[in-house]
Amino acid sequence: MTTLNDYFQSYLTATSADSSSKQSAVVDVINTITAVGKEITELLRKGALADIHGEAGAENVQGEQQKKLDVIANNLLLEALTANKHCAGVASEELDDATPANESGELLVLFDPLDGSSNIDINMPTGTIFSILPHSNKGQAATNAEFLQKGTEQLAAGYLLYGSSAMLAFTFSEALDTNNDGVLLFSLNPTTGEFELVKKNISIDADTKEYAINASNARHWLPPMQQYINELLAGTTGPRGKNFNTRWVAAMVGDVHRILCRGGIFIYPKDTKDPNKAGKLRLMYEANPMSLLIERAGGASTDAIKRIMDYEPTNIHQRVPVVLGAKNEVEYVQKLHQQA
Ligand code: AFP
Repeated sequence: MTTLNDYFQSYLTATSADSSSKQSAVVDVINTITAVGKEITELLRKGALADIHGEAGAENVQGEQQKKLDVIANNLLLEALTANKHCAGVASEELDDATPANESGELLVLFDPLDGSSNIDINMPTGTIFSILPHSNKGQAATNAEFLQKGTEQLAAGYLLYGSSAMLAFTFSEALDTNNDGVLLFSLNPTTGEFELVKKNISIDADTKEYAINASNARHWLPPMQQYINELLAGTTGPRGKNFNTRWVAAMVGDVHRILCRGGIFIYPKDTKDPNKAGKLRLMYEANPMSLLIERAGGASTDAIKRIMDYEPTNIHQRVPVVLGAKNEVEYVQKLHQQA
């Protein structure tokens, strides 16, 4: 059995990283996030008894009602990360602007404190998503503008899934992954309170028969997306010549986890419901970190045409359409959009 601590120790030894290295800073930040993840797990386990259900009575920057646990999770992460000496600044789904932290820190952290918050009150999966970026102006306070780095700049990314068990999935960027372990999956042992390694080098099959999309929006999708889903629905009687199955967790973290475990494609496409919104999901703390995980596991991640991690961000709360998972399937969606 390899605990997360064991894993990090051997990783730092293998990279001959000293305590001031980038690798050791990233490890320290992931440890801070997982410590908070354990607290959130405990709150979710107590559920209604911990008075975490219901609305907090405020709206977040996206104009969405904040749930009580959204606010609690956000505050816990904010407090823990701003106290971490490596963290120069923090940006969250729940905060309009980035929060500067330690000027001497070399990292910026973005997070969605509780993805899938509509699942909290019904005891369904939720999660915390994080993305770690370099802070190049070390010695200066982190500004909003500094967070606007492409997904390809991420040093590490991952999520905590609060499901029937709590799990941690993360990956380092290729450059920092000296052990070539790719995407790693740990499970929280409730007896010891330690995360234990379940799998490394997770790999996503290039083909799939399973897709995730909220089809109630079908009439608002662009024609190529309508065509794609119609082809899947036609099954063996259509051009794809095979039957497909649908799954939808209503928490991206749950859908991405399923794809890392058994493959599939996840789509939250562009639609015409609100011309001011390019998509529903947020680039910097949802789409980019999930894209790093998916690509490092051999999958692909686009906005239907363009690679997500190549986006030049213009705003920390920017939204993007997302099509990610099985490589051949993502490329097929891309082909339909390019032909349109
Ligand atoms: P919330 O965190 O506001 O519940 O949103 C979750 C989410 O952004 C993403 O995790 C889901 O895939 C998607 O929304 C679910 O959207 P629908 O409400 O359209 O099912």
